[in-house]
Amino acid sequence: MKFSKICVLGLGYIGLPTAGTFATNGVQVVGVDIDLRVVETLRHGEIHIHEPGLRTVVEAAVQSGKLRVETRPEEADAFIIAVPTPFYEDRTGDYNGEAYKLADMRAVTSAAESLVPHLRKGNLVVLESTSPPRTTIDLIVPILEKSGLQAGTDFHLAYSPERVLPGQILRELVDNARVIGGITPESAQAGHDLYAIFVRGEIVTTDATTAEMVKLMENTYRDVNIAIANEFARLADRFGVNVWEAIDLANRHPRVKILSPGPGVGGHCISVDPWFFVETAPDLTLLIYSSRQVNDSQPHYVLELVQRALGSLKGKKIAALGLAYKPDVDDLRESPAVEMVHLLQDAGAIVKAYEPFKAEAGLPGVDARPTLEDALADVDAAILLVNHSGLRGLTPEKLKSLTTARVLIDTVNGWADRDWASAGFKLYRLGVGDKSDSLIR
Ligand code: SAJ
Repeated sequence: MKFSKICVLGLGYIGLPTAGTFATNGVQVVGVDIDLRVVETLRHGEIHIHEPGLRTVVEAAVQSGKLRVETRPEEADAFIIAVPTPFYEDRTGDYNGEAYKLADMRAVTSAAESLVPHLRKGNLVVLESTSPPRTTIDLIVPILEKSGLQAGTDFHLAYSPERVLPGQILRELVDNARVIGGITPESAQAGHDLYAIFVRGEIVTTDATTAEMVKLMENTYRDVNIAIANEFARLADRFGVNVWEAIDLANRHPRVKILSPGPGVGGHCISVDPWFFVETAPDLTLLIYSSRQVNDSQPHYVLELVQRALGSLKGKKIAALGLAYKPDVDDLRESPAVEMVHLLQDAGAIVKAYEPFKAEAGLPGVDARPTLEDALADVDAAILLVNHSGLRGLTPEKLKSLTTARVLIDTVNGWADRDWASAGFKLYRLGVGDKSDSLIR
């Protein structure tokens, strides 16, 4: 199948790089977003998200005239839906008294509905948004068939999960293997032809529901493995062992690859996607559910660590370093670091925060300071919440020149292997019990 014009719905972390990449590969692209601010920003040649290399790609795409940004879809050869699928904040499901989160599919539903008037015979529609199993068949087909056309006969329909890592999106978009799940083999083949325009990784075709499940399995696998790392940190703490050293040693086994503990799991994927399995099959997802519980409770565990270090937090002044959901990105969505700030405040602390990738964090209830100096001035303690390269590189000398704090808390193993004691600091680390402190030093 030939594609000279495509329409990408949703210009966020996935849609925008995808639209830009198709455009720089010679395809006429109409990027659609319902948020007028996003549309205006992009039309002015600016971008609204931080992702290395993205500005250059979007600029080139807009300047060449290949990428146009609109608020509504229009006729095209193919449509890609890349809108968010968060979960509902205000309602949950119930399984034997345990609450589970429910996917909010409203953005996908309205994106699909907006296509109906523009759908033509021979078109291809691809859903990229992470979705509960069977969404393509059970939700998208009936909506698109309101056009009077039949899915799989008159138009092609496929599900293709995005698998790119924030911070590496542009490279991974091109180099990662792509899974295309068609509702028919012809639909899968059409999806294959579309992504072959720029994908250099392997393109593998399957059916739509398998492709949906593959995506959820990938992120659930990671969530479960981070949960076990977090549980190991708690155990190491209890037994007076340094979990970071123990993980490093265990990972020398040829078939073991333990991930890193931390203050919790954030972002809009890994902390969300496992719920899509739980929601659709609560009777089969005991392990997945427990892992979510472990990771969601990790900020509370870190709070206990802070209380062990500082005693009562009432009136204590704390600098919280890093607010993003993971290192070297500016994304604050579902960030455990932000949750930590709120938990510290709830326990009575006065918290100044600093996020190097988003100085104007603008979060309600968070006192975000524009500079590290400002955040660190006149505090009792500093807590490292995100392993940003700029923050983990701080030396005892540098920190001493910036702060009156003498207690440091490291939740991400960013400040290991430095002589903090000689500089007058007491360093507490997640997953490093007091006993192991004395053994190591
Ligand atoms: N985290 C840990 N310990 C670790 C690794 C991560 O606590 O060892 C935390 C991070 O700090 C962060 C969260 O987990 O809060 C998620 O970060 P991540 O880097 O694991 O993943 P995401 O959410 O940025 O991107 C994931 C990726 N999926 C997998 O690696 C299986 C990416 O490929 C997906 O495209 C993306 O989800 C998505 O959009 O679904």
